[in-house]
Parts: sequence; structure tokens; C-alpha cells
Amino acid sequence: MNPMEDKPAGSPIDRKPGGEFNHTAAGPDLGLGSAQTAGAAGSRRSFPNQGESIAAILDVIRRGERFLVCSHSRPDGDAVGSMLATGMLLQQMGKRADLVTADRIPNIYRELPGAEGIRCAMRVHGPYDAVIMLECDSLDRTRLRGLEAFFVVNIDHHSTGREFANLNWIDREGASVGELVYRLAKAAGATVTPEMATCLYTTVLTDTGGFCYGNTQASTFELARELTLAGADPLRIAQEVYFSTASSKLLLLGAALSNLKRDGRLAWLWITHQDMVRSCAAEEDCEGIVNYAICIAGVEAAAFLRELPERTIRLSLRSKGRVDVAAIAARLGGGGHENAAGVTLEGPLHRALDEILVELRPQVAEMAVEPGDGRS
Ligand SMILES: [Mn+2]
Repeated sequence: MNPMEDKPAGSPIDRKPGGEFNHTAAGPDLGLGSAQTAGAAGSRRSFPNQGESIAAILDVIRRGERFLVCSHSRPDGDAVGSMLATGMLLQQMGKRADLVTADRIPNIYRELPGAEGIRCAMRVHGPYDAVIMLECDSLDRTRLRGLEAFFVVNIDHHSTGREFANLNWIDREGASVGELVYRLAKAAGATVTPEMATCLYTTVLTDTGGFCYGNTQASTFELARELTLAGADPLRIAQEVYFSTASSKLLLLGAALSNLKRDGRLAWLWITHQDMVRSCAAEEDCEGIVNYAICIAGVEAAAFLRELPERTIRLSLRSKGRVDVAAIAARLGGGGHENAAGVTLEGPLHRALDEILVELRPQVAEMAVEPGDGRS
């Protein structure tokens, strides 16, 4: 999942001392020491500003020895890049880090430094002093089992982020969760190596849709500049991400485009499980297909529906900014950013399509259709 909004000033490292965190009462003031053994169901803490959040997270890291770093299932560029960079940061701090995902890493991110060290597993086994969870709104989002036993640090930038963990740092202005990891690394006094910069640049590039989405702001370019100076190669990274497409993905895209429909400000397209089988497509080949619907002139919101083998429907939503698709996804049980969100719905496909169109149609009903927009 990806983007968002807003307008902070200054460098991404030191911006924003005030914040949008809500205090979550932890009961009678449990210090970090006791919280660290409380388990994910124990105390929950968050701080009113970024500096305190970062200090608390670094404190957890400094007190521990061994950490688990994980992110959401079906990892995207931000998930993979920020996990790798967090692993590198922990290593620099003299800690051991296990990087684990429930799903395999998409091919286009396999060349990232250290990617071969990410393990794919369904269950995690300790002992860990803490779990650092990147851009998840719950333990379930990881699809990893066995996390309940641990102290969990939640670092997120989604507008639908939740303070579910023992320690929560949610900055909805971050262009990627990798941007938050960068600030953490700077605050820790870590060296941003070319390898770390490459991973972090990838998080920014992919989560802003190539600096196209609404979460792109002046500080995003400042961050990209700092990462480039630290050794990230924008050309090479763009080639890995955007010019390394598997042919199966293009076959799948063809199937999806043959199902493209447009109605005024809305566009949608879908693929069946059969389309997946016929194209020899992998899960990751679905990534980005929704963008072919939102890129249509005059379209304000778009949906991509994918039939999963077990007949549930994975829905990706995109908006050009006038429709808050995160709110719609959240109403249906999913989440994301205002411009990009997702949710899993009950099948069959036509039922899920009806369900999302019922949500989307009122959102665009008030918008005047300009001359020339009606062509499909
Ligand atoms: Mn992200």
C-alpha cells in the first residue's frame, strides 16, 4: 500500500516536533522497562511528538539483544526496503535481527542489498526482546503466527494506522515507512551506508508511485536527495523497479485491460483466478494494474478486483485525491492511504464489484463531468 498528503517544512529528519499522535493510556504509568516484558496484549504507549517516539524506540533497541523485524503480508517496496534498512540499523547498533515475511519477496526487490537474508515463514519463534513491525495496523496484517508473546513496536505511516502495539509511532506525513526508519537511523547516529540508502530510496520511490502520488512533497525530494548523496543510485533503482517486468505480468495486464470498464468519474477492471492461471502469473504480477484504470483522463477513483483461489476478492483502490479511498476501504474492513487503499471482500466477483461501486458512486456523484470526459 502507498501514498498520502500534507505539507511539513524542513528536512525529513528533523521536521515536525508536534504530531498527530493520540495518547493511548497505558494504565498506571508503566515505564518502558516493565512494558518491555508486557507482551503485545499488555501496555500500549505512544508519544505526543516524534522526538519522544524515536527516543522510546531507540531505548527499546538499546536495551535488547535480539529483534524480529517484519511487515505486512504481500510485501511491497516499502515493506521490503524498510525491513532491510531496519535490519542494517540494528546490526550497526550491535544487535541481532531476524527479518521475516509471510509471503515471498517480489522479484523486482530481490536485488536489494540483504534481500536474500529475509526469511519466509508462517510462524515466528523467539526469543526476541522486541518485534519491530513496519506499516501494519495489527498483528494479523503480518499473517505471521506466534507474535502475541512479544513486545511489539509499531512504526507506520498509513492514514488508517492504529496504535495496537506496546509502543506506537505513526506519522501519517511520512512518504514511506522507510522515511521514518531513516529518521530513526539518523537519530541513532547510524551511518546511512549506500546499501541502506538504496533500500530507503526504493521505499520512497515505490510508495510515492515514482514521486507521483499525493504524499510527494518538498521534504520527499529532500529525502531522495540525501539518500542519493548517501549512495542510492536513482537510475539503477528505477530500472530494477520499473523496467524489470516479467512477461507473465504483461499477459495478465492484457486480461485485466480486456475487462476495463468506465462510468463517468469511475473506472474498474478485474481478473479472475482463471486469468491468473492462464497467464502463469504470480501474486506480484497484480501489482500496479489498478494504475491503468486511475490513469484515465477524467477518472477520479478506480478499483481493481482480483479473484483469489479461495474465491474471496482482493480489491485495490486508487484516487486522484478528491475521493478518500482509505475511508472507503476502512468501512469495508481494509485500510491504506487516502489515494491508495485495499481490502479483501467476500466473493463472488460481481458481488464484490457491486459492493464497491455502491460505495464509490456517491463519492463522485456531485462532481461535474467536464466536456470531453465522457469518452470511454
Ligand atoms: Mn508504505
